[in-house]
Amino acid sequence: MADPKVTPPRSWGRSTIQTACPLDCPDSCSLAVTVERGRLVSIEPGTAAPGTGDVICGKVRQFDRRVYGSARITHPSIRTGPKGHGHFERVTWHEALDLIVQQLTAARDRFGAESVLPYYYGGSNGLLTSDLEDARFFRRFGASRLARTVCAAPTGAAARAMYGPMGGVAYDDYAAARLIVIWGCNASASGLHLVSHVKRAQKAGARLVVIDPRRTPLARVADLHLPVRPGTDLAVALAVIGELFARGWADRAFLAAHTDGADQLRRAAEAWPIARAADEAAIDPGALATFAEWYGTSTPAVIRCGWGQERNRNGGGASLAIMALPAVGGKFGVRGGGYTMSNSSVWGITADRLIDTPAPDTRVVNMNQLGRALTEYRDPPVAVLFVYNCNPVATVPDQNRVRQGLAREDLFTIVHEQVMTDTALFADVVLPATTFLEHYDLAKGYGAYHLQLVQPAITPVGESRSNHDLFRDLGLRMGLIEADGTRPAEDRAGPDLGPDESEAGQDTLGDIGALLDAASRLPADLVGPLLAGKNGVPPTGATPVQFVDVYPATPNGRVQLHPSGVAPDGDPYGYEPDPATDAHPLALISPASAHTISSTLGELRPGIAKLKMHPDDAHARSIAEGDAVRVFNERGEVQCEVSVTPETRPGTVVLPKGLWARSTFNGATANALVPDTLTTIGGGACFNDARVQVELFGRH
Ligand SMILES: Nc1nc2c(c(=O)[nH]1)N[C@H]1C(S)=C(S)[C@@H](COP(=O)(O)OP(=O)(O)OC[C@H]3O[C@@H](n4cnc5c(=O)[nH]c(N)nc54)[C@H](O)[C@@H]3O)O[C@H]1N2
Ligand SMILES: Nc1nc2c(c(=O)[nH]1)N[C@H]1C(S)=C(S)[C@@H](COP(=O)(O)OP(=O)(O)OC[C@H]3O[C@@H](n4cnc5c(=O)[nH]c(N)nc54)[C@H](O)[C@@H]3O)O[C@H]1N2
Ligand SMILES: [Mo]
Repeated sequence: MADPKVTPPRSWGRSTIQTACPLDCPDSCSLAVTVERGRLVSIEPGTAAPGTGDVICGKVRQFDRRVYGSARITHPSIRTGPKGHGHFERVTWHEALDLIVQQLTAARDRFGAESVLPYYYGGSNGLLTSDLEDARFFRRFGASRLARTVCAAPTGAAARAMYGPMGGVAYDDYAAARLIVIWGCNASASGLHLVSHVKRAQKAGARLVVIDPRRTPLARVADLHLPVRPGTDLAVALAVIGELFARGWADRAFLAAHTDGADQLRRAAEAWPIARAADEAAIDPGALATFAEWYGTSTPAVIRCGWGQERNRNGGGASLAIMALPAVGGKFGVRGGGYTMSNSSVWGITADRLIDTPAPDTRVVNMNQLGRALTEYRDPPVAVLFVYNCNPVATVPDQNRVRQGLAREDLFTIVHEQVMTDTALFADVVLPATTFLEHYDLAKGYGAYHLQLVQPAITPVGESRSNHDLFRDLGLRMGLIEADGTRPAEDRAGPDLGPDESEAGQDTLGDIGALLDAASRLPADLVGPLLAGKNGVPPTGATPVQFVDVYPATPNGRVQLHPSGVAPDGDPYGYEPDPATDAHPLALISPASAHTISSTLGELRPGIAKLKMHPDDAHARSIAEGDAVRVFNERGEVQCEVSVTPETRPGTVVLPKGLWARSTFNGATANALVPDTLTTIGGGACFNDARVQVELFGRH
C-alpha cells in the first residue's frame, strides 16, 4: 500500500474523490469531493454508504470555509506574548518539535512522566487520528492517562453494564416500528439521517413520542411530547417501567429467560408512581400514563436513546432505566423493536487491540475536571498539556477555571489544531493539523453500521501534518520507537533527537498498515461491515435484529437490569434532586446545534449567540426578544442576546453547545456556568446541571 502521506493530485483538471466524513456525529456520511487545480470545489453526498442518500449536513458541505479560512493554522509557531493573547512567531517544524522534546524531557526529569497530560477527544472520530500512534507515544512515555468522559461516559457505562457491546436498531429499521420514542436526542441537528426514517414510519402509521425539555423539530410533529424538566428522566422511565409491571405489559417470559435483576428493578420503579414522576418532571400525569400505555401495547417499538439525558447528575441511572424499557416490555426479537444507543463499542476496535504497548498504571485525570487538574493537582502538577482533537476552552466544564489553569506561566501547552481556537490562543507551541480532506483515516459510524475509508482530496494546506505523522515523528525523536514502528532496543539510552526534517516527515504505515489494508479490501464502494462480530452486523450484511442476530455481551450473556458494580454506592437507580437555588432558579442546557459540531466550525458562526427563554420567564424579568442579557451563577457570567420562544419549557433556558468566545459579548460561553461535578455512573460531564439567573443587560 502506498505511503498515505503522498497525495498526488488525481489530475490537474476536475476530479471527484469518494471519501467519508469522520467527524463526531452518528451518521458517518459518504462524501463525493470535487477538486479542481488542487483545490476543493464542492462537497456533496457520496454513494458508498447507502444511508447517506442525497443528504449531507450544511456544515460539512461548507467545510472548505474551514480548510481555506482565515482562522486556519498553516505553520508551527511559538508564543511571544502573554498566555491567551494569541501573539505567536513562526518557526519551522524542526524547531517546534525540538522545543517540545526539550519540554517533555525537562518535565519528566523534574516531576516524572506523569506530569505530562495528553488531552484529546472528538475532533475527529476517525480511527487513525486518536488512540493509535498518539496512544503508543504517551503510553511509552509514561504520561498521565486521560479519562475520556466529556461525552457518552454515563450512557456508555450504562449500556456496557446492562447489555455489553450489543448493536442497536439501525436507522433503516425504524420504518418497521409502530411506536418510535426519541429520548434526549435532537436528531434534526445531531444526526439528521434518522429523521427521514422516522417520518417514513409515521406515514406508515407509526406513533412518535419525544421526551425533551425543548420542542425540537421532531417534537413538533410528534403524537406526544413530554417536555420534562432536565435531569428527571430517571423518574419518568422508572414510572413507565412500574406501569409495565403493574398493568400486565411486562414480558415475564422474556424477563425470566434473558435477564437478571428484574425484581430489584421493579422495586426501584415502585418508588416512582406516575403521579410522583410527573410531578418531578413537571409534565402532565395523563400524558405520562398515555406514553406508558402506548409503549406497553405497541410492537414493534423502538427507543432512540440520545445523549441529552446523560449530561446531568442522574444521567447514568436515567440511561439505564431508558435502556431497561425494551427488556421489561418484551420489545426485542422483531425488526424495528428494541433500542439504539451508540454502536461505537460494537466494532471492538480499541487501542489495546491495535498497539503493542499496554496502558501504564499512571495517574488518571478525568477530562471534565481539567480546570481543577491544572490549578490544583500536585505531586506531580500538570507541567505539560498536549492538546489535540479537542478545544477544551470551548467544550469542557468550568471554563473560567480552565482559562485560569491555561494561563499558568509554569505550564507548557502544546496545541495541534486546524484553526486558531480559543484553546490554541493559550498555547506555547501551536502545530498545524490536517483536516479529513487532507489525510487518510477510517470512519466508523456510531449510529450507522459501516466503516469507510477516508482519503485525502487535496494536499495538506500549508505545513499541516496529521496526528499520526506528528506522533510518529515525536516517537522517533524521543527514542520511543524505531523507524519500523517497533520499540527501541533496550540498551538505547536517552531521547534521540532523531532524523532530520526530510526523514521526519515520512509517514510509514507501521501498525495502521493492517487497518488500511483491511479497508482497501472492502467492497469496491469502500464500504463494509468490517470487523463485525456476533454483536455487530450479521454475516449477511443485513442490519441486525436485537435478540435474533445480536445478543447481550455481558459476562453471563443476560441483560443486567440492576447492574451492581456500575454505581459507586451500589444503587444504579439512586436519584439526586435538582440543584436549583433561589438565587439561580433556571436550568441552563446547552445541546448540539446545527451550526457547529461541538465547537468545530465555531469560527464561522456569525453574530452574537441567543439564549432561548420561555415567554413566562422572560416576562417575569421584563426581558424582550433581542435584548442583551446576563446569564450568571456563582461560577461565571455569559453576556449574549435573548430569543423569547415557547420552544423551551418554562424554567429551562438554552444556549448552543460549542460556542467560541467570539459569539458572546464577554467571551464566556455556556461552559463558564457549568459545574465540574461528575455523574455518579461513568464520571460524565454535567453540562445540563448548570443553574442560572438571567437579567436584562441592555436594549438596542
Ligand atoms: N450538528 C451537530 N451534530 C452533532 C453534534 C453537534 O454539536 N452538532 N455533536 C455530536 C455529538 S459529540 C454528540 S454526543 C451527539 C449528541 O446528540 P444528541 O443526542 O442530540 O444530544 P444533545 O444535543 O446533547 O441533546 C439532545 C436533546 O436532549 C435534550 N435534553 C437536554 N437535557 C435533557 C434531559 O435532562 N432530559 C431529556 N430527555 N432531554 C434533555 C436537549 O434539549 C436536546 O434537544 O450529536 C453529535 N452530532
Ligand atoms: N456546554 C456543553 N459543552 C459540551 C457539550 C454539551 O452538551 N454542552 N457536549 C460535549 C460533547 S458531547 C463532546 S463530544 C465534546 C467535544 O469536545 P471537543 O473534543 O473539544 O470537540 P470539538 O469542539 O469538535 O473540538 C475538536 C477540535 O479538534 C480539532 N481537530 C479535528 N480533527 C483533528 C485532527 O485530525 N487533528 C488534530 N490535532 N485536531 C483536529 C478541531 O479543529 C477542533 O477544534 O464537547 C462537549 N461539550
Ligand atoms: Mo459527544
